[in-house]
Amino acid sequence: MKIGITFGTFDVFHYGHLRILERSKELCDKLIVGVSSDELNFSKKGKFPIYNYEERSKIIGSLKVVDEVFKEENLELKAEYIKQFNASVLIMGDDWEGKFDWVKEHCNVDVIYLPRTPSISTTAIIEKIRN
Ligand code: C2G
Repeated sequence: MKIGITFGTFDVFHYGHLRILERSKELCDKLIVGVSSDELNFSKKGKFPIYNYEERSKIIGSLKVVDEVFKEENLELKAEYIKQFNASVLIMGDDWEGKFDWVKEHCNVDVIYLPRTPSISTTAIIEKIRN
């Protein structure tokens, strides 16, 4: 069985999030999703997410294309998570292009960057509502 792993904050869940998870599942039999902790999001983006970890991980875990969810505490732990879940492919959006190539040899996995869905983001949604 081919196990795939992907990561993200998935704050204010939207169509771009759904599409990356659907496309990731097409590349594996079992899809594991590392959802960023609130603290990790703060360290990545300088702000806490609108939906907290419990809410975000429950939404992601309820999707039929997602088989398992866990908390991503640190960006540097990719290799440990890959080994822990026995994943053979790491899938990321292309905003992370090249950033995780180092795990290819480190863990003997494929690393695939999928194009982001255009014209949608959590930040754009928040701006639209605000205006
Ligand atoms: N995404 C997408 N299309 C969009 C918006 C997001 O394909 N229009 C993808 C991103 O490329 C990412 C996933 O959805 O693969 C989750 O996006 P974010 O929540 O913004 O993830 P991020 O905070 O960048 O966390 O270890 C890596 C990080 O945890 C990724």
